[in-house]
Amino acid sequence: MTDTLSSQLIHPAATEDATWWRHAVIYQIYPRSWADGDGDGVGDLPGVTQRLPYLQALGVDAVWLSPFYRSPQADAGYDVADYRDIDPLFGTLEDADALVAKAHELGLKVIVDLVPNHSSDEHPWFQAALAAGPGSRERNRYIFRDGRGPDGSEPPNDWHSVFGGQGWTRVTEADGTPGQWYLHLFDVKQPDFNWDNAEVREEFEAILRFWLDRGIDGFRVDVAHGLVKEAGLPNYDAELHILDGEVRPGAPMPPMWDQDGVHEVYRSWRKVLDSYGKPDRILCAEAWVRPQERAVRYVRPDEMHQAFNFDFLQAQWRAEDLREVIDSSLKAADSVGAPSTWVLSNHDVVRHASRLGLPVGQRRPNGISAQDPQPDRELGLRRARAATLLMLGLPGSAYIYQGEELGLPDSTDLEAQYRQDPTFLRSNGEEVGRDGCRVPIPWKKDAPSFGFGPSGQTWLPQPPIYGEYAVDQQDGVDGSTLELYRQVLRLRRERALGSGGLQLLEGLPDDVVALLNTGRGERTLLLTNLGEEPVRLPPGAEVLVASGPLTGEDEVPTDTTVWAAV
Ligand code: TEU
Repeated sequence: MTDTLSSQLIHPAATEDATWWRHAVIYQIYPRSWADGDGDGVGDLPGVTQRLPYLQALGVDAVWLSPFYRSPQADAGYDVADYRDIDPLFGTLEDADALVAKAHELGLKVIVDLVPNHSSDEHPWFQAALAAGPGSRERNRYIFRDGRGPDGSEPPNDWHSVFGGQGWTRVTEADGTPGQWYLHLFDVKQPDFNWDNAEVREEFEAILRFWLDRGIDGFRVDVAHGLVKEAGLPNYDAELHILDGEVRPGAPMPPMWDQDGVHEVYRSWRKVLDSYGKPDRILCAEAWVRPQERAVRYVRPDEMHQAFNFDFLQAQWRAEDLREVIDSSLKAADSVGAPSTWVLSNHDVVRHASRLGLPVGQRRPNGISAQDPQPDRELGLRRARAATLLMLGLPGSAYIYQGEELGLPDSTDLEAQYRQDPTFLRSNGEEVGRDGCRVPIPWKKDAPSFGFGPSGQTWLPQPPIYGEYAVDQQDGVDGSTLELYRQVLRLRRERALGSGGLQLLEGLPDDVVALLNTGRGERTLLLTNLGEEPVRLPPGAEVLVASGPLTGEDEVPTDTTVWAAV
């Protein structure tokens, strides 16, 4: 038995009746790429509603929808022109209501994306700001400044856009003269709001209420670490990585990220959500913040409920790294009484089935093109399945990105002409960008657009290999990735792994991650072998599920995870 191994408690069990968001599995739908109801090549809300039963059968607790608001789509909807309406590309408010009603009928919660750091430049407030001129109340809702230099032709400071290039753009004033500059930490079409302005704060509380009143269960908060900027907007000389805003060790804190003042905003939002009573409505922070001690400040008891754990997503495929990140994530979250979250893929990163097929130790790429070294598809899938099985055995809340349940790789040969991610253009192609993980999902191998919609159209071309991964190729097929996800999600629920305590088992080879989850008082061994040699399971261990075939009865081969009752 595992009793012969020494163990270290890294996380105490939660109470069994712990509220839903402490252990929920949340499925991310990227609306433009999940299901196209009307055949225009772009996914939409009626398409989502139709296929919700697929998610109920998959066994998830909630869906999170990336933005569906009225938007010129300069950053795939993360540039919002009207926070209270649906873009015609995706449908209508009635379609959104129908989606929420259907999801609730099926027992699924619905989380929507909120984009408070910036709006679209086509938002009426920004248009009014341009028209009203310097010093006006309208301009004060955004971050306008005079330029530097005798004629104001230099940007107000040295900040860059996360997508590449300058973080400031100069406007032409109403009288035709070159005028002030506005800050955009992202695309030129995404001006940053001024969160020092009470009007902005009031507006967003009203937007929260608008969606809560329509019955939604929570918000994923975009760029949650960016709203408040350091007073005076000081220069920041230290180099920031374009991809994740990562700070070099020893460099000062960037003045545009993770400012203390941002927490006051979330405290007031929490009060709004709490006023809606039970069941809890939640806030989840998208905050690329390090170290974890600072990241968990977003989930203190009176702030948000969850924050994405990007350290787990970014961990290298090494046993030591995985042990370390699991241990430190749980401890950091426990220190503030929040659940940890776990995530391996989303619409901003190379899918984990591709990422894990790249050499270990290299920096995570921002997209892969045909000119880049290609991921090993077989190895990537094998590791992706092992990584997922490890992730879904951990206590806390887990996020699944659409298509990962199919083992879907990125599209790695998109031609430049199709690329739409502003990162690609703004970095002059230096950063390939995120289109490769956003390609429409294959549902049926032998149908136009692989069953994505009723026409053959797709807003990004699907690679021919996507047919092999289609839902209908995996449905009911023993050993398929889809069936693996279904089985694992069922077991996770049955054994209450999301609320279990967790122990780290010691005494196995170094390249093995061995954990004991004690959900519902049962003991579930989670064992991932990252070494080359097979590892024998402890005597008496009863295999519940494995990410790939075992050698013999009880030997776990390389890049494989097993759950076993012990
Ligand atoms: O992403 C925030 C963000 O900082 C990203 O640029 C992230 O660092 C990068 O994509 C990681 O590879 C959010 C949204 O998730 C993203 O889709 C939007 O483009 C961005 O905000 C702007 O709204």
